[in-house]
Amino acid sequence: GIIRAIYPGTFDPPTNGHLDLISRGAKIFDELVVAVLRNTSKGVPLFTTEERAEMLQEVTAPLGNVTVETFDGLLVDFARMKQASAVLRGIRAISDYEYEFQMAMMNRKLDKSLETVFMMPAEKYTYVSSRLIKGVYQLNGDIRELVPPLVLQRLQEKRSAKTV
Ligand code: COD
Repeated sequence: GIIRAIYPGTFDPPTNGHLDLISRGAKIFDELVVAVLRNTSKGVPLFTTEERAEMLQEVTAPLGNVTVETFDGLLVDFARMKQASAVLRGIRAISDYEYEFQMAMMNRKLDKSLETVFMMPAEKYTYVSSRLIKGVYQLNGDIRELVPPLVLQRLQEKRSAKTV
């Protein structure tokens, strides 16, 4: 049958690391649903859920088997609703492992039929995170090679909206 996977995250904002993982996932799964979390526990996001989903939609448009949705509540419930059999997550470094392991095990506890699949990004993106991108950008650092051009543009718009 068809294997549909969910790639869940906060994506505040989407980075080239996320995109790298999405392209890899799109190659091994029949369908990949990028799922943007609505109510994040990570504090107030820079971009609204709709802004994050719209950016992801635009940058994944060339990939025919990738769709973008938003979700609330438990990931396992969303995955069941989508009839997905796998969750895709990225591992950048050993430091990601502990948190990812706990989440994968908790999700398995909640739904034993859902498998978590880990993939590693290209080496050049292993240090890229949304949090660092926001920090470096706020201090006028050059992040052109680390985010898609559209995300750079949206970051610029946020900054000029703030200073007006
Ligand atoms: N290279 C490769 N992968 C990367 C990179 C990079 N440079 N940067 C990030 N990633 C990966 C991350 O490891 C992650 O797998 C994914 O991309 C998304 O990253 P983030 O940071 O946007 O997403 P998170 O970690 O904030 O997502 C957390 C969830 C939304 C998945 C989680 O909070 C959740 O499932 N919430 C719903 C409620 C729930 O079910 N809770 C119980 C979970 S046990």
